[in-house]
Amino acid sequence: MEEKTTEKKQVIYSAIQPSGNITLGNYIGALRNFSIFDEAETRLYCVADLHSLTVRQNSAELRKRSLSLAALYMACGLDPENNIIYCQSTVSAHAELAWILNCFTYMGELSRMTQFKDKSAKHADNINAGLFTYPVLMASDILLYQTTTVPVGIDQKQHVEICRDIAQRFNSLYGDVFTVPEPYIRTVSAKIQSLSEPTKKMSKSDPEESFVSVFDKPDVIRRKIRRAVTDSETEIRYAPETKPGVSNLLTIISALENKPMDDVVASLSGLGYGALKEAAAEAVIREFTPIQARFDEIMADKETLSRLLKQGAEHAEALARKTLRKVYKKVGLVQL
Ligand code: AQP
Repeated sequence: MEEKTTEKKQVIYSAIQPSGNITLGNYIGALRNFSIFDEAETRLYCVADLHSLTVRQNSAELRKRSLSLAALYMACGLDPENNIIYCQSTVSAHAELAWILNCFTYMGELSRMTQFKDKSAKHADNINAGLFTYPVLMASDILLYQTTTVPVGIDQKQHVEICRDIAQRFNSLYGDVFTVPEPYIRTVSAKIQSLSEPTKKMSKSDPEESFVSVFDKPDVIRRKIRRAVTDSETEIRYAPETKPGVSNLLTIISALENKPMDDVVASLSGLGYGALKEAAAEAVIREFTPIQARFDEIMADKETLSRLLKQGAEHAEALARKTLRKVYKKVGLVQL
């Protein structure tokens, strides 16, 4: 699974919600893996703005963040001429297929989703139906394009599994309509934890000090990592259960420097937590500085960015319609 893939006819689909500033977790768990698939036949990278409505958003901010997430995809190395980069809401087939698949998904299986349980607890005053059916919209995103491979962080594995179940259920009733996708999860860096509560995952909608954003400048990165919660010992050792904070910083270094964990631990042997934090901060700064420079260039030309997103949406729409037409026909909807 860790190898660069050269297989043909692969269709890659991945998406990130513009629900906050993209974090180091989103970057390590998903974004930086996107370019591994440069040789796959079709690659779609979506800004999941419809998904982000499951939590209350400020409208102007959401629009701004959606555009900047698309620009960030490009800044991280995705060439918009060879990858389909678009916003989910600009391709109406996503919402259309979601309705159909809602009718092929059981309440029981949706209520087992851990993200639904976590987000319901976090947003107890707004447990809306969209939050509950989120995995169905995600399944629609993936299945519309006959996706073979979905690069995600481990937290999204359960959603890819329910997507596979829905596809198999539909196929068993109507024949081979959907490709059943596989998740692509890099085990080394599958989950980055919160800096302030290292037993929880880092999330972009959590308080500022709990995450490093891709857009943070070096002084902010250093400050946030310096304040990261560790433990009362002094030894640098990888032990996620007993030393979650230290292990999280080691994971960040290992992932960003592409070094085995043992080598990272050996390189810090005999040093204190101050040195560990400095090494983690420097690894993050080295990674994000060139991305930020490319991002600023892309954002400076909004007209080109809009044109590229429109082109992406048209391309995605054409592919999505093929699947949707087939689905409508299979379930018995009138085709004029
Ligand atoms: N902490 C993480 N470590 C590794 N991967 C992560 N991902 C998210 N957090 C981590 C991966 O990033 C991709 C985009 O996720 P998303 O925006 O669609 O939803 P999410 O998983 O709910 O991400 P957040 O940051 O936690 O967003 P909010 O706060 O809005 O809920 C996915 O591939 C995910 O696995």
